[in-house]
Amino acid sequence: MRTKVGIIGAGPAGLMLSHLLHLQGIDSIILENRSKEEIEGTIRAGVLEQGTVDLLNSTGIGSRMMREGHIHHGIELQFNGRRHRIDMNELTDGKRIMLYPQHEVIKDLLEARLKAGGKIYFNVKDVQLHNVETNSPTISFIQENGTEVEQIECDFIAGCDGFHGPSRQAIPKEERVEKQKIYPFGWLGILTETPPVHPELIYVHHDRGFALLSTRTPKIQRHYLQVDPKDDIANWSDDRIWSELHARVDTSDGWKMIDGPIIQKNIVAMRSFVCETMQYGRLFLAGDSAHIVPPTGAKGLNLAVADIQVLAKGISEFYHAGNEETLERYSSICLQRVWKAQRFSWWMTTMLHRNVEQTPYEYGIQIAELDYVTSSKAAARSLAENYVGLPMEFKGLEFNQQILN
Ligand code: FAS
Ligand code: PHB
Repeated sequence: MRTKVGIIGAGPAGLMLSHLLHLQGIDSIILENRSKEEIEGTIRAGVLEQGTVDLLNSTGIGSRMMREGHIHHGIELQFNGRRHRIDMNELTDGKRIMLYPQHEVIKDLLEARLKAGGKIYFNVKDVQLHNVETNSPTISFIQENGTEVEQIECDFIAGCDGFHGPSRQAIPKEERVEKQKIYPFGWLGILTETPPVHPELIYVHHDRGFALLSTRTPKIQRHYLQVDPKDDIANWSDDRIWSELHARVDTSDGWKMIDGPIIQKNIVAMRSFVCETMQYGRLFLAGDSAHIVPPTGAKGLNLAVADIQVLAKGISEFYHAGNEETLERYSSICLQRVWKAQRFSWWMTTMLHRNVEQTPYEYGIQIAELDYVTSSKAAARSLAENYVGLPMEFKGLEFNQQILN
């Protein structure tokens, strides 16, 4: 098989890349080792930056998001049992965030790709990358229910296969520097059939550990508890989860959160990770295959989309103008934004989580940090501009597509 861009992974990065390339008339093939149903059912991100919302709308796949998503103008920071609102809309001259689940973005992207005749192979096995240092790299794989190894010849390979995928491993060890921080805590995430607890997200600092009250729909809420990442979810009965949430989030003025049926629960570990470099020959990494942020800053999905805007423009300039300048600078352009998002995500995580190794002095600093960011306009503006998404320093491709969905 032959294509221009071979894409490994049908997550937000891979699907968005295939969509933007399609709008530029550039052919691609996506290889995904899970089923369509599985990737459409993966509960992950919930917060979209203004820039991600604008890209979904300008490329014609944003109308369901605009119909079913929820625009939030601020967030709440809670500590010492009291809440403090950060008015992001006011502090960033009108920028907001959109609460729209990642798996719904995936559904919208998949629908657009398949409607446009996009080539996506689901449930493939044994994906391997070859000759990435040459101008004609290939990807080998075995089709669903197949036994025969098939080859895709392409000009570029986009490694959009997440942290555990094969793409990053295809960059020789001596050519990449991996920098990471593993946190001594994780998140227990739940989906509940309950009404919204508050019109905006509530980030809670508490002696017993962090908590986050988020939302999905008027009937389904998403909440998180800081837990030991090595703990087994079987140790967390629904009653224990609710009593721990009440202990951490109920406020001193008598506000109590609404509890009810829990329909999904899991524990995820937390790390910060950056791979320097994000390109090697004709292989380009994007999203979680190159960098991971703890979800406290709600940056993961949005960073993947930012990478893709740079890669799509670079590939478009290669085919339409024979200009390789953006592709040559791909890694340095992306890493500039990646490190700023790393800093913000690490800062939010460190400010809001209880760390067992923390000294009483460090705990004092944490409270002072929370007190400062909720009482200084300058500090609140810094949080707000990072949360809604820093301006893209890189000018991506222009789109003004008609509504597709
Ligand atoms: P993904 O991991 O999403 O996609 C990679 C794809 O590659 C997958 O479909 C996988 O099946 C496929 N793949 C893997 N190996 C393969 C192989 N060998 N062959 C073929 N295919 C292969 N981010 C936010 O911005 N906001 C949030 O609120 C937020 N909350 C989060 C909450 C949780 C609990 C978690 C875990 C993450 C959260 N994130 C959040 C981060 C998350 O959204 C990721 O950053 C995002 O999924 C990254 O997208 P991709 O890079 O496309 O990787
Ligand atoms: C979510 O809604 O899943 C969510 C929101 C904000 C975060 C992380 C996750 O920081």
